[in-house]
Amino acid sequence: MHHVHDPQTRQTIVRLLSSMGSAKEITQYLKRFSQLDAARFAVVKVGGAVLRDDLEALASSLAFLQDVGLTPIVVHGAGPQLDEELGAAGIEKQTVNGLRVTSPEALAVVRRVFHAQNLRLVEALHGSDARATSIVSGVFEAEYLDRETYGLVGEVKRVNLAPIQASLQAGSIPVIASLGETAGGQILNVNADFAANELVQVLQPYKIVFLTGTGGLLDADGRVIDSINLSTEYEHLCAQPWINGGMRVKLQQIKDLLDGLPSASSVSITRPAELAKELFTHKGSGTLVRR
Ligand code: X2W
Repeated sequence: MHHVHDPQTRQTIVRLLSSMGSAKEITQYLKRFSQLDAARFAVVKVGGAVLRDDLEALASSLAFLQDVGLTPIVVHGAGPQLDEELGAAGIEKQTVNGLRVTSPEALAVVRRVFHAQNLRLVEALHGSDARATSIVSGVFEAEYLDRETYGLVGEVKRVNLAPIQASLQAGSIPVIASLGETAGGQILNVNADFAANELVQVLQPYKIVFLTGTGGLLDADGRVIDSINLSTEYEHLCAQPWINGGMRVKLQQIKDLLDGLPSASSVSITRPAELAKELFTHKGSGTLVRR
């Protein structure tokens, strides 16, 4: 293990240990994880709302992973920031099937906001004494999803791992914005969940983590569901009257994602401050989804 000197990281460890009661457990997980291919440990998707509301906890949790030799690969969105900045620019919001219709005027704002949010996260990571590399292009090769309907929105066709591998080889956390580009060099707006899913299919990581404000999938009473075993519970869950459309879509996406991965892979949905607890304890913190 690396020597841990950053006070924020130390704080995370103290919080983690006190919440677990046993250092044995964390050691077991660390050992297991250290036997995996370090370049494919985890893909972490960070929503724009987390960047807005929980940047400090996010940076220290990701820095902690790097400190224990498990450099995560981070893909981020910027949904709420885009709503705000596009609104300020007088561009009205229009979505189709949850995707933002993106005009040329909107794309200029989208690019600026993605770059700014990417840099904000990278700087926060540096502030937590982590190494992090800003990647805002060159990863997601895309084509127009449907130009008539969505405008300058992309569908990922190929993932170029070279910039990610270069960052990992330097021991630096790749921080990737979900912007795509066509073979002809046109930048396109890509939904961050879709971008993360494409990256996951190519990298086949051991852990896939979605960091959200809610800290997991919620049951009828608004409590975080501990774990979901898709092979036995999927149909049952989808048939529940309290499951809303958004959550059904999310579950379907996770199922599709896991279907393309080795059976040991799993998806965790949690909040930044609970990330280490989710990864290094039996009990976990958010929702763990297995196949
Ligand atoms: C998204 C990209 C940002 C995103 C958008 O414009 O909002 C499309 O809809 P979150 O915060 O992860 O939702 N792109 C095409 O996905 O951000």
